[in-house]
Amino acid sequence: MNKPLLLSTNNKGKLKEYRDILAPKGYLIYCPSDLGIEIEVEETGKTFRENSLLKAQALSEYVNIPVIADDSGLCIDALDDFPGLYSARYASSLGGYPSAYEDLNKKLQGKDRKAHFHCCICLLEKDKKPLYFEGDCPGEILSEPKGSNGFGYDPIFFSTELNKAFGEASEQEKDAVSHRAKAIAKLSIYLCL
Ligand code: ITT
Repeated sequence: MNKPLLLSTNNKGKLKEYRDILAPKGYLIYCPSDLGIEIEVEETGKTFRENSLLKAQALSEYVNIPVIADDSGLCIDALDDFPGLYSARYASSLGGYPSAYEDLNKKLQGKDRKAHFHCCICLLEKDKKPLYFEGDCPGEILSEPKGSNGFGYDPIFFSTELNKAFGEASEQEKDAVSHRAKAIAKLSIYLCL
């Protein structure tokens, strides 16, 4: 039987990855717009966990089914994990991802390019404490975008596990190693218990 989960996101790239990974395991992933709900969460948390909880709480007021929320970002070692929590806001403050790619490349001139993506999923079920599932994937920041697959920073993220940019990786390749896939793997173990 298909088990419903409501994903508190407005990001279509994330939604697709949750559906691709969890549908074969028997989960039906809904998003707020499927239910005609509009949510705009102010991400005032100081950590990925705090923000994922804020997003999950915003939606759990509406429904009885389990809610999940994802807070994630690109963390660059030489920039003290910037843009990190601010990954989405930084790109939109510059007018979009192409400008963010250029700006990051400038900031990284002469510096080490080691980075990782981080994903924290918050699971909120009625009358239960929130639970968190996290995942990381290692890589390096490319000086130019490569490929156009995925979303967000994928074209400038060279995955050391895949030996190619996420922008050049197929959906299946990214889902085999990504921060989100690793967090979802932990979540799905919990959901099967
Ligand atoms: P929701 O809050 O509605 O889920 P969002 O995009 O604002 O959508 P976040 O606040 O968690 O979500 O910011 C995540 C940002 O980090 C995302 O918009 C990208 O810029 C970046 N990011 C996270 N995971 C990524 C991935 O798999 N590939 C590329 N960029 C990613």
